[in-house]
Amino acid sequence: AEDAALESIDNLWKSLSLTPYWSTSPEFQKDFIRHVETSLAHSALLGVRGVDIWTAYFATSLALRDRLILHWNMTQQAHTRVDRKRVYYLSLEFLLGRTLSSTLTNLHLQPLLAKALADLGLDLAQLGDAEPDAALGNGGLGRLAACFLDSLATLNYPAWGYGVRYDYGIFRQEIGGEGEQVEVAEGWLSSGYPWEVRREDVRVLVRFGGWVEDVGAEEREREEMSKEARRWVGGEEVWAVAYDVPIPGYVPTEGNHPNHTTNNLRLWSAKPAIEFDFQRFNRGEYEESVRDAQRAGTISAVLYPNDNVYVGKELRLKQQYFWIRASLYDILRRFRKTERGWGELPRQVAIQLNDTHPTLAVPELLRVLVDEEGMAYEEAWPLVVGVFAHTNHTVLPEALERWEVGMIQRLLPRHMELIYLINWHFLSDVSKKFPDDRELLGRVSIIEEGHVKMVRMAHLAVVGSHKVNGVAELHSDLITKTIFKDFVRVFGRDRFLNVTNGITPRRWLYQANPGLTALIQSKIGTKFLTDLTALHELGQYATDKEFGKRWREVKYRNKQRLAAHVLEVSGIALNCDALWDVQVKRIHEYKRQTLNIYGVVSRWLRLRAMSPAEKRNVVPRVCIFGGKAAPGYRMAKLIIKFINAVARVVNADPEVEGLLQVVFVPDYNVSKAELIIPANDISEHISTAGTEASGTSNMKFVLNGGLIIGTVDGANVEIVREIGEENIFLFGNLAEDVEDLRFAHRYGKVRMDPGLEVVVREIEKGTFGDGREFGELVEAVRGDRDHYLISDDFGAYLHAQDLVDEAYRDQAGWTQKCITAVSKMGFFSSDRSIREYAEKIWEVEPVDVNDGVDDD
Ligand code: IMP
Ligand code: B1N
Repeated sequence: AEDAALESIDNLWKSLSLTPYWSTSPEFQKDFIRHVETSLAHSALLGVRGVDIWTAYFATSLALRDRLILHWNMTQQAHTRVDRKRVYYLSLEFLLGRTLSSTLTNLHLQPLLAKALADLGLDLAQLGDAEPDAALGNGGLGRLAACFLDSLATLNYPAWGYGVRYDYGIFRQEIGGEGEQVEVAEGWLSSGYPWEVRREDVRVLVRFGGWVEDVGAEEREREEMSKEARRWVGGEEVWAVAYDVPIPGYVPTEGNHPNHTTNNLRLWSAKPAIEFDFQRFNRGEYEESVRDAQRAGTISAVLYPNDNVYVGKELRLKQQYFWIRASLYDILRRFRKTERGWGELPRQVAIQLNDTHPTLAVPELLRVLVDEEGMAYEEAWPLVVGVFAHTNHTVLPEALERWEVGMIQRLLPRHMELIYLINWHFLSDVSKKFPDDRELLGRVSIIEEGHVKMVRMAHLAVVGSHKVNGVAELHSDLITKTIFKDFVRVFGRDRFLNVTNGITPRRWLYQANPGLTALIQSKIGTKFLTDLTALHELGQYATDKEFGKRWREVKYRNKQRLAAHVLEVSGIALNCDALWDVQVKRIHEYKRQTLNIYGVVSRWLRLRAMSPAEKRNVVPRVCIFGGKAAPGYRMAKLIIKFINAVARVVNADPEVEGLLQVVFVPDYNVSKAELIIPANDISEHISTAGTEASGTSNMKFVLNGGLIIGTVDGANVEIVREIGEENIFLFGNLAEDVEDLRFAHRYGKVRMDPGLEVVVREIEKGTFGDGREFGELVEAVRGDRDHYLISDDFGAYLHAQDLVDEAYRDQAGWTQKCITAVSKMGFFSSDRSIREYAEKIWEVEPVDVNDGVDDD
């Protein structure tokens, strides 16, 4: 009788629960109005006049979130039910951008909502623009993590992302009166974030500091602890509280469809373990009583704004451990629920370490297994290595993480002991294998000896992982020959592999470029959104005149869209009939924005020297720059100032009017990228060969119908292989020559390129403002200071730019190149990357979330 009663209550519950989708406009409108009226407390009686854009955006998002959560609940239940291996992507950065538009894209709800809102007097596009970017990352590495989440869900992998819920993501960039970067804090959470769910019930205590104690013999026996077990106590504790962001996969059909994967991104926020000290509060020491509480919160307060440089700050180490402790605790809790033995851990759990930032996970898992689960080192270590895999994203020496031993000792005393233990076992194995090579031990050691001892995190990551991958073929090859060369000898070639980066076509084509998407769809349908290789069918239209005309019309409208934005923020009216040349990415010396801007100066000087007749023959250019500089990176900030200085002079020069424009678009971020990339004719990916691990915007630019001027670096190498040499403008020295060139510089054996000489003189003359200030920039291209080989590549760069102009003159020919290139970009979908990770590294399989659900 009791069972029957329970069953009828269950049925009541079920009948009251929401249905996952709206199929008609009024269904959505009701939800929307309900949120306006209740969640946001705006009376519906006031009608649309009572609703500002932001409220409308928020209510729409909440209505969508309700539905996402239903799918998410069902997905989690399905994953628990089938109980298969899960994959966890640990990344300190997730550059999500906006979520309203991507949710509508992935659920195919755009048409329904646009209409439903229009009927209520609201413009969906306008609502979408009210959303601030979730910019919890710096650049490529963070955006890659976001594209991977999209692909993991779309391909139905049981996957989780784990990150930090920074109160402040990357700063907002403004350009000051002197053309300089001004950093402004961006409180993306300050008005509330409708896409997250705070999980009061999911919290983990995280310890810092304290000391390590021996476990007494008696207790060791009683608790069945191994001889290595020790106990970490004391110090201070903070809570990690989970905030979950649902990640829906792309659903390829419109209207009502079966349940589909909605995965979870879990972000941790730091909260005080003791709200405040009542003793002090009672004594009237109010400020002191809340100080500790506030200090806890600083751990997750702000993202470090450095891209590709390491800064050894203690707070950053605290962030890393905070996030690692909470994530591993959560992952292991989920594993424990299955009641499997620890021996099965690597068969059920795959953890990807995105760069070295999460490497503390290696000693942390070992600590849990040895100190808490009573395992012996020999038993625990193979499980650790079986669980972890590591991705390397850079070979730049200044980006490699090395923490001071003393700092780790102070903050994480037990982990430091375990790192030494890991190193001891590792080095014993190495010396057994290579007994005669004493120097090898020093080179591969996890500890770097010296007057300040350091922990080499990349070494720890490689030793603690069963697979290590680079992010493009050239880069993966390079790491086995440089930073990991000795490890290839030690562990064998099989530990190392390549997985070339990719991008999600849902955001970077469908969402960013509706015009081009519609045009492609009109010929080949929509299959390319889930199988990007289907774009090859477009190849047959490369020479189709009518198609080419429509292709150019789409490009023109995309330029107009961006021109409107530039006019608004910079007051410059761009020439939409010109060739648009774009370099947007983090400002870094190795990315060589200087090569580009010196090229612009050279072009300007040549234009000024031309006769009117010669000028009539010139292909007009618009040069677009954008990107943030790390606040502490002086050279990068100077580059921004210089680009703006050149822009001011060139744009005001009547001699080149209509022929050359230069603009720096402030505050480059993901949503700006969605606006800028579709407008490109050509984009610049011109890093010194061997320095850019992959690049991912190069893929985005080509997919959006532009060509590349680039060096033989990163994924450019694979792009040319796919799309053909005739459809790309490659130039410059090769990675294998860089070392020799630098050597030659050092011994004064190179003269500055004569073309560059002219540019340098112009800068020193003060044409663009303070010649002394910018003199520091040109110093960096002189002799052995020219570490990035600007001078060596300058001539080849200008020549390649001439070829670009030449090719653009033939509009039909240019369009043909672009269409052909797009048709061959299938390889660069992040779906392909994720499948490779799943098959070669994680050994996980997709889960059909409808499996085992009866259709009653
Ligand atoms: P790449 O370095 O040119 O390959 O660009 C990497 C990707 O990171 C871009 O395509 C954008 O999606 C994203 N991104 C967002 N903001 C920034 C930024 O400030 N600098 C660089 N990349 C950014
Ligand atoms: O990762 C991207 C690649 O496409 C880029 O070529 C690469 O430069 C980028 C420390 C980094 N490498 N290393 C970083 C970021 C933040 C930080 O604190 C290093 N970012 C990259 C995706 O593979």
